[in-house]
Amino acid sequence: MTRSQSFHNKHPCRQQGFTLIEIAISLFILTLVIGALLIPLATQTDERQAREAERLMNEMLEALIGYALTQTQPRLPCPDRSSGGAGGTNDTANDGLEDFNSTTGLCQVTDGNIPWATLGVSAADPWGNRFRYLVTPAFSNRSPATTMSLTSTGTIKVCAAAPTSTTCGGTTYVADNVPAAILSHGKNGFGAMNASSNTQISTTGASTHEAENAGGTYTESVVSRTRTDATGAAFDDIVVWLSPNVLFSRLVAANKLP
Ligand SMILES: [Ca+2]
Ligand SMILES: [Ca+2]
Repeated sequence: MTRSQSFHNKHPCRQQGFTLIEIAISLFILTLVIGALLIPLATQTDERQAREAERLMNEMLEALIGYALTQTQPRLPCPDRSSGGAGGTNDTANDGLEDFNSTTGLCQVTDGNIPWATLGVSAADPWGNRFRYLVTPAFSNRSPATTMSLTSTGTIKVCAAAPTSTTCGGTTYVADNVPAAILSHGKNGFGAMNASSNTQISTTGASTHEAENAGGTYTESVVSRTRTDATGAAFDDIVVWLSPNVLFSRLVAANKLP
């Protein structure tokens, strides 16, 4: 008898492969390993997309300043309206171009899409939705309306919690007198304009804070706070805003103001 024959005789089942029990145990272990890998990967993707959104939004703040610097009478661009409008030049929804009334010099809306085509910035956030843009008329008016000066005051408030009146109230101010704010409705997208369908995503199920950012009760207030997955209070919006002092500083340095 050869050594090999001896081996096979002692272990007659070895050549027939794995038993069902062995396969079941292997699959169970594999499931645990893949599960452990996938959860952090999903979290990593969320983090990466949020950071990318922040990067794009900070670029937009810079583009807003650049836009103001290039105007004869410095001003911020108007939002691109996300609904309604007469159509045609300066009044077409969701075309990325700012919408204004050339007779009055006023913006058609003060809360709409970032005018991505006017500014040459990103048209959509990493989740395929439009960036929202709020602007104070005193900063976006063009002639013959009164244009921006060093005494212009922003009317947008950034609050750490939902405002209960037209002010943030208490100790919840993050920033006051803000000329312009940009926000992404985040991964859950509650209240966002979808960039491919140009329809607004429902706010059903949005937390109080997210609902405020999706139009809400106080149209000139936005909520900026830490992200949370808390049931009923989930918040994944990303908010940036233009400091009036940074804007004024840059315009004065370039001799555009006073
Ligand atoms: Ca437009
Ligand atoms: Ca959100």
